[in-house]
Amino acid sequence: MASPQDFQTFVFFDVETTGLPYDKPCVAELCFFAVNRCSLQNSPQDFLQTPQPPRIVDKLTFCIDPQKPFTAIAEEITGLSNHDLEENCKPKFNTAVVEVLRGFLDRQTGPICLVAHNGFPYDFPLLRTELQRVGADLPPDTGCLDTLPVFRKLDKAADVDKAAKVSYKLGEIYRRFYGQEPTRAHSAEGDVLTLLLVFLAKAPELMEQAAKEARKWGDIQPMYVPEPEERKWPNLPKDLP
Ligand code: DCM
Ligand code: MG
Repeated sequence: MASPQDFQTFVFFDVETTGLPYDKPCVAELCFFAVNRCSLQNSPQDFLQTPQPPRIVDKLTFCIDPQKPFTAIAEEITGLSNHDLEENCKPKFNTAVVEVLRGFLDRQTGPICLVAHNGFPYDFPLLRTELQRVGADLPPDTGCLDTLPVFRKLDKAADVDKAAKVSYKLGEIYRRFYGQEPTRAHSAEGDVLTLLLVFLAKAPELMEQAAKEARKWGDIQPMYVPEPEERKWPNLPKDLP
């Protein structure tokens, strides 16, 4: 898609939601950590110590009223609930989220590559659905990298047998690299930190793979098209919440 030097900022991203794709989930938490490529190239990890993220990171986290019931498992693993989000007066996914997200991305040096683990089947399509629901979108040439198949590909290149048996869940990759438990799994911010730290463990290879494997945002298909009756804000003018 681009040459390895092209992506200047990598925006690590995770969503927590009400369920799995067949539940037609809605987003309940979003987190983005934006890191310039120079900090990814210059943050060597000591694998005997607790891994450290780069010092210079822009961060954005939202809690969102999904306006859809959590499945029991989603509620259990995320620690989020409809009751708690309502009690904390968190608004729905609205144009305010879009404006802040656009501002956050606009201030990063481009080209930008969004990075999510299992992002191609889950995080990217679902974010596109939520944006579509409010009549919004991201720039179509924004890069999107799914680290799950890239980690598998890197292992296959090194050792085919091993790659067939190994789990590529984010937490398992973290445990393999660092010999520790990741912190705050299934919170959007915890998962983004874990993703950034596993990326750092293989940053040169992953940045090279980003140039080959990243897709364009405009080619990501929404997870589902909101049904007309599910549209929460039909034909909403852009300047209303
Ligand atoms: N999820 C789910 N059931 C699972 C795993 C995940 O419903 N067994 C949903 C809820 C999570 C979302 O996927 O908020 C994102 O998963 P993760 O926390 O791994 O990023
Ligand atoms: Mg998560």
